[in-house]
Amino acid sequence: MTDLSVEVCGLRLRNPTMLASGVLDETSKSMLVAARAGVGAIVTKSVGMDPRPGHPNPTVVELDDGLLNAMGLPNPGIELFSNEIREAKKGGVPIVGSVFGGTEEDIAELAARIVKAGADAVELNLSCPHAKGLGAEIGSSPDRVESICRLTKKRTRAPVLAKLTPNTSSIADLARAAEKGGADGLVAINTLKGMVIDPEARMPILGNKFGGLSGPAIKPVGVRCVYEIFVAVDLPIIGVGGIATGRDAVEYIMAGASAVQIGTAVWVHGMGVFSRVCKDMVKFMKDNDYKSVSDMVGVAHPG
Ligand code: RRO
Repeated sequence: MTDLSVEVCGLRLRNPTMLASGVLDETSKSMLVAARAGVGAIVTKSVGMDPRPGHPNPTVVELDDGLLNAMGLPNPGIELFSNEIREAKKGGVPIVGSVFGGTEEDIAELAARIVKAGADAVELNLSCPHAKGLGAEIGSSPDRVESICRLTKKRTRAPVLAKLTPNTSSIADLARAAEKGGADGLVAINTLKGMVIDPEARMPILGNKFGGLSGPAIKPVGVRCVYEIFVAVDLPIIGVGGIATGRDAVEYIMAGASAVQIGTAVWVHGMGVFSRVCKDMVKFMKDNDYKSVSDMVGVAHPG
């Protein structure tokens, strides 16, 4: 029997696929659709202390092999969002609450509040590539990553995952800092900072000018980051970036991921992607004599 179930940072997942933060996870309704579609766990849209409208339009550009977005962390604030989490819990799959903030204090407080609302774990967004004073602007500093993880761990008993930025010279340094700060797991990667220009208009297309690149184009970067982190730390890793097929998921797992997140492929192909990825994975595992997902974790590393 091929077993797709995994345990990551104390969360029991029926399969290793998770809905990544930012795609169809702003409301309980869409999170319940994901649960019914067979996802192993759901990461919410990142939430902050106060309501935020996000960046001006256009906020997304569709490219040949990915998306460039600068949504700008739109969210209703933790108070209203807590109701969505309570409702989404009815889907019966683990909910990971994603939070962002500009200070250690805000981030730790948000983590405590999202867990109180019912989240089974917290994902710290230390990596949004286009928000002033938030995300990657603070998450590129190993010292800040360490102190944010340390304070958050003091404020909640739930597992804490740090989502790291690839827009740095050493993601391994950030991973080591998160481990030192007491993080229970790591998520790699967030989007790559980019820009698209409309030649006729002679200006960047996104309202924010800069945005984050996601989708198939970034998969080799994500796989490389997971591979480097696996060597650097002794923490579970969740891989994300360009996964749309079972083989993509297997690549991340062989690089060292214990589970994977899918975002852009949900935008492009719909919620059916989770069951397709799982079906592909079972076939791959049968064909290659793997009984469980954990048998494949990190096998691309030398003996
Ligand atoms: O909302 C966004 O613009 C956004 C976020 Br929070 C993030 O973490 N990564 C991204 O590409 N966009």
